[in-house]
Amino acid sequence: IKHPLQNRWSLWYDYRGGKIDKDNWADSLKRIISFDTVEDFWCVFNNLPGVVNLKTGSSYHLFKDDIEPKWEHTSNIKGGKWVAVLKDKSINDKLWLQTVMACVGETFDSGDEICGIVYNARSSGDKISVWTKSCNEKSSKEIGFSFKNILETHQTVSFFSHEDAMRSTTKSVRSLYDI
Ligand code: M7G
Repeated sequence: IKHPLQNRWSLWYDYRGGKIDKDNWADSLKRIISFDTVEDFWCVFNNLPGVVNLKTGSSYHLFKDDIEPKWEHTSNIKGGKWVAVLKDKSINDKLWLQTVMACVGETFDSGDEICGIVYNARSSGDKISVWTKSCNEKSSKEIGFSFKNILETHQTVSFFSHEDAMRSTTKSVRSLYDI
């Protein structure tokens, strides 16, 4: 018998070559695979190209199975994300795997508040984000501190609400919390 995970998870991928905006950004977003056991998790991640091999402009999204990785989804719409910009390419795969394992292994503080995690390969610097259900200060900060522990970093991580992102017409959205 296989060992069940607490939640079922889906992995999504998207690559955006050309111009993106709020209306067409989800066109290339695809759910690749779902899993809900430890064994199937390893099968997926052992066969998945590492994040260092991702093309610039592409992303992985690992979300609880019933949550689409979009601001507009009911579980995300009141929430936000913690973002860490990665500084040292040589450990990006390790940091992503640590974040993934904390997620599926449910070792994040306030893990019930987590919707999913995202890896963005970007020319401005790769990023890992943790998406939360709410912008509640207490639970959000617990997740933020956990995230910093997982990344083993002293670098600042910043929290942005999806509402601000949705409303914004520019790329620059002010963070709600920084830790
Ligand atoms: P990104 O890929 O999250 O970050 O968003 P990036 O700036 O590092 O590339 C890029 C752009 O894609 C945003 O400015 C939006 O125009 C669009 N976009 C991204 N997300 C996650 C969403 C979303 O959930 N909903 C909508 N409508 N647009 C989004």
